[in-house]
Amino acid sequence: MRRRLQGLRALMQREELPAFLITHPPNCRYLSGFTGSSGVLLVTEDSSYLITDSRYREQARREAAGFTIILREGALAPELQSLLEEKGLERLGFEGEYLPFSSYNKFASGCGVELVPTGGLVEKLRAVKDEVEIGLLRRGAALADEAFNYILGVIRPGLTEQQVALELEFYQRRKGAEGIPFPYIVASGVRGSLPHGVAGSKVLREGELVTIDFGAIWKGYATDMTRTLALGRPSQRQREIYRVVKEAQERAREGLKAGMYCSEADALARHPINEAGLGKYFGHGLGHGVGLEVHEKPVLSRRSEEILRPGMVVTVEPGVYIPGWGGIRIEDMLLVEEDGAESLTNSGRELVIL
Ligand SMILES: [Mn+2]
Repeated sequence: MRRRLQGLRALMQREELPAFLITHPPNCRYLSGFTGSSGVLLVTEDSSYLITDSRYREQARREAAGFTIILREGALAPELQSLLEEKGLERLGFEGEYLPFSSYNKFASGCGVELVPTGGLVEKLRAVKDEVEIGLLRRGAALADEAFNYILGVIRPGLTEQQVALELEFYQRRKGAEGIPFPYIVASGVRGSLPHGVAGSKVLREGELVTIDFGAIWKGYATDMTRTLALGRPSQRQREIYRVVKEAQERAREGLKAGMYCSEADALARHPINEAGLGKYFGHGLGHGVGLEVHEKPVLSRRSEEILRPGMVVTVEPGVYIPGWGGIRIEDMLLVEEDGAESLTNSGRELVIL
């Protein structure tokens, strides 16, 4: 935690911010350890405060060691004002993406300091995981593999997509996961063309492909993986398109490494899909960072200007979605290393036929 605060202070210095207000809960958790749903952090060059209320008295002291805990009784703005005045600070950075306009107005009139919007400061730190975080993500990814192996023995024609989703969730929660990071996608048959086709009441049928995109939250950290499988003997076209997606995913997994632009990583998978004439059916980016949130920095897309760094954990998830036909996606979580990347999820990638 101390190293994380040091990182933030270096960024604050660069932005000429003597004080910074953190309001986005995952960012508060990342910097302080505090997991409560109501609380903000105020960080200055030499102090760090967690401002919350009496409901979190015990929890704040236990979780946010090293932070000065302030249990406020009234509004936040006057509390901030007195802290900033005490230190003679006149500029306060805030998270432009996460401070509601109504709160901004209250601070602007109640704090008596210059408010400076910022974007992505803590997110930039969070993109590169430390050893503790990598350990948690690794454990979560292993549980996702285990759950997928379990579900292979459960899935059969006649079940609804929702039943499959529930079984996957229940398996992981029984093993200690805290929850799910997003509503699971179980998209069967023609619904497979919906990249975000959340599990519905549709019944699985023989001859369909089923795309399953799921994960869990393990000690605060999200996991995210996808496999597409076949119910019964797949058609020639199903096999052919699966082969293209698998090849694209493999190229990205094998080619990804630190120092590469995220747009280059995207191109690794996009190229073989374009070559097969299926480019127009791969509408989204290659992947995204995963951590305290399931979608975080960096973004792996054609337009991304970010660079991959050792310690980033990102998904690699090319897909092909053909309206009226269905879809195929294969997704793994990768740990970016100096000269390659290690897949944290390792379920088989051959087309499973049930
Ligand atoms: Mn994903």
